[in-house]
Amino acid sequence: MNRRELLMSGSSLLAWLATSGLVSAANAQTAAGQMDGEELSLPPLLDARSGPIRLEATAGTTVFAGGAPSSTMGFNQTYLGPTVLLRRGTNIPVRIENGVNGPITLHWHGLTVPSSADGGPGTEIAPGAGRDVELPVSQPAATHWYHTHVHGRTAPDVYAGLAGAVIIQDDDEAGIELPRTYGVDDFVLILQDKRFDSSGRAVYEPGMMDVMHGFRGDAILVNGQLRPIAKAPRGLTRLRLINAATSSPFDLSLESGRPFVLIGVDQGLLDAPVAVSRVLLAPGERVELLVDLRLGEDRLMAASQSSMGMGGMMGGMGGMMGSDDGSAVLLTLVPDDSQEAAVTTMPERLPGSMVAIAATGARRRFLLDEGMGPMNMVRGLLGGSPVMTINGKPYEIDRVDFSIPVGAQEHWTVVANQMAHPFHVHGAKFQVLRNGGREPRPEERGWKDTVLVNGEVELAVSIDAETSEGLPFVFHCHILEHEDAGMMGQFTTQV
Ligand SMILES: [Cu+2]
Repeated sequence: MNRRELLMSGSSLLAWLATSGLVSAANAQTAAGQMDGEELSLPPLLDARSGPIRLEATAGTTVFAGGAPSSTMGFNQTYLGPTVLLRRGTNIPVRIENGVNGPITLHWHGLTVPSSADGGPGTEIAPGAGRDVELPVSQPAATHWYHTHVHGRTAPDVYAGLAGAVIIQDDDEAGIELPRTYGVDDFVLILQDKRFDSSGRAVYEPGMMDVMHGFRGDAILVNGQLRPIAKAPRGLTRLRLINAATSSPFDLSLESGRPFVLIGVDQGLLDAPVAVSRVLLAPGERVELLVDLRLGEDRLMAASQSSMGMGGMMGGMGGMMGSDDGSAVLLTLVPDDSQEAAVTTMPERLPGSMVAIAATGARRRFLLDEGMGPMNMVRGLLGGSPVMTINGKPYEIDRVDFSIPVGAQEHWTVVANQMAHPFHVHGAKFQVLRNGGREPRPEERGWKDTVLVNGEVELAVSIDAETSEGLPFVFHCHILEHEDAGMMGQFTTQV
């Protein structure tokens, strides 16, 4: 039995605690009570709707699930960062400070802002230094996130916690009856899987195979907690899910088998709610879901990662490496009758636009290649790092691959030959036309900025933001180990 299996079930968790020497069998019950099942805690809100904000990268330690303290990083706290609340139609000054030992950037994942306001790889902030940006918020209500993006160290630094949520509000969203009281009926859920050593300390020491096929944790944490419990009024509850894992996709469902109601994807709300029994959330992607707690308690589950139909090497390797066959509980949702439900009626319409764009601009084709060939095998044997590419070229900070007019709507084909890669574009949004030879799934419809490429995906891409001199936008694989290994390119835009 591997450690992941042990961590996945409560009774075997007790067995693990007992055998790991952390606790004796006699008091295992108490310790297990501390390990999981705590009340869900949300990141603090940082209200940036009307005034400037400050985000400081900070290092410290965090106890995950009652284990030994782990070295972590966060913004304004020691793990993850506050939820930045923005309002459409504002222009918000943001001060970013680096209080950690290594360089950081702050990329606004999902915000179509000029590259001068974004935090791509060219905007490193040295330890002790700071950077001021102004954030023009012109896009619709949505759930986004921010994270560090320094080339070559994005995976370890995001794993350590340099990430946080963003909520954009606008009048269109406010005009619909939806749960929106933060921490009451509206929950930000930042998902990260972690590996633990025998003391329960989160570690990140990916081997060659982890880098090639994607790092998999022993347990999936929600806002840094193992299987927390969220109490909410007996009405509609809104879950804003963000996959902040370095490489694990999560196949989400409810334990009861009841459907979720999908209301939003990466770039905002859909045009109408859609009932879905499962949602596949790849790294970088977000969804907004409604769960009806009038139907009683339920659990948010993630299916085992080897049975997700990822295909190719990932599915194969997952099976070979003995992944679980069962599902993991992420969160228990409990109706709380001491609170009155704000929303009990499912909205019929939502304000998002899903009208297909023409994509009459340039056609481009991208081949994402993790380099399963002999060169990376030799590099691995010599103790080196693999080199990964897009169209045969690894990322270079001084190379710009192409240039696009702002406002262009282009047709992009992205190909992933050997395993599924989540493809993300800065400064742009897109509609998924086809993925893996089929129509997009419900959670792939609407405007997106990240898509899990299964074989071949066709995208209608809208280039929305401008680059400034020396600060191109990047497009890359959101398996952060792949991005760090070079699966990233750059483009500029002109007005
Ligand atoms: Cu990849």
